[in-house]
Amino acid sequence: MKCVVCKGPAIIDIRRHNANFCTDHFLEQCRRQVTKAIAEFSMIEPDDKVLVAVSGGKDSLAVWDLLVGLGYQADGLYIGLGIGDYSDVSGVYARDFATERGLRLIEVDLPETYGYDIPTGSRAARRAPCSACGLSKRHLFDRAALEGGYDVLVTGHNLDDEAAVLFGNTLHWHTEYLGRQLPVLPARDGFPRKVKPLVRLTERETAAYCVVRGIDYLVEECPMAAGNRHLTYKAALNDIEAASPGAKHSFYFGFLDRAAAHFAPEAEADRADLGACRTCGAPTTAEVCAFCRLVERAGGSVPEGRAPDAVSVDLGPTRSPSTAAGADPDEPASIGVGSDR
Ligand code: Q46
Ligand code: ZN
Ligand code: ZN
Repeated sequence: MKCVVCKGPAIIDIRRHNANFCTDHFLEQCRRQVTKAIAEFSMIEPDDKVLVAVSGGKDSLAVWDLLVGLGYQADGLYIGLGIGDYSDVSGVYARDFATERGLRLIEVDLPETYGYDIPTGSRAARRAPCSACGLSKRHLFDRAALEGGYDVLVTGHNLDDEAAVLFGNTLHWHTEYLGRQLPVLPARDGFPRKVKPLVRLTERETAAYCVVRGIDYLVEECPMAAGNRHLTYKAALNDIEAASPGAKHSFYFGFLDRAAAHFAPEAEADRADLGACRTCGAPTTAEVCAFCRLVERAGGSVPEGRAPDAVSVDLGPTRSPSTAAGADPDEPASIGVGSDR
């Protein structure tokens, strides 16, 4: 197996590109794909202040590493979700990555600050764990980005994630979600711009990127992802991809090119009439936002005057154990995406 660029020994084959790459040219390929995604969808401007949601998994650490390597000023945000050992370990990976590279990691601990963790909170609120988790993360991502003065919030969603979410939303015709399943969501009042620079890379490639770059990441899946339909969709798409290399890419990018705009009006209508949450001030269509309702049902509380002090800012790994940050702020909350956000 020879590198398509230099004819040296290849370390990876990428069938959808019909190409093999050596170490150096594989890294170059990853950087090129991220650069292309950023340019194609106007994700990040050179001077933007960037916040990356990191979970300790391969995708979020890879995207953070790639953005820093491309010269962006990017800090990390880690949310401690209180999912037992999984959370403790994922926090260690996120902190170690930041410390070793001298990067800034902001941490928010859900149990410490809001008084509930995902397992007990989801039971008390009678929501599926990934639903309670996704809702909590979206809210905390938005707040941390806005309060920290960041221009853009980055998540580590890759092509496999986006194709699987699209597959699920299409299978069930969740048209209200289809209109906003985009690699960029522009900033609006109360929401930062949200972008997914890894949409042109698969999870096999982000894992290989981490290995080649010497990035230690948490391989273990979130224990609460078991039985998640998202994993079933990923497996189905992997079968299709094996028989037809490039199928995931054409499914997702074909949707962006030719179908997404058809669903935009519905997604827009869904977001109209936003007011401010009576408790926390976040944008919501109800009097009290879904996050504050979840906190209340879960037996926690939204700290008084939470604005700046709910987010603790650390310049290194000093805090107590926490958990994975994660899923896309704008995916349907019922769809979890495994350990790797
Ligand atoms: S949503 Fe669900 Fe993930 Fe939260 S409960 Fe775990 S699997 S971490 S990305
Ligand atoms: Zn090469
Ligand atoms: Zn609220």
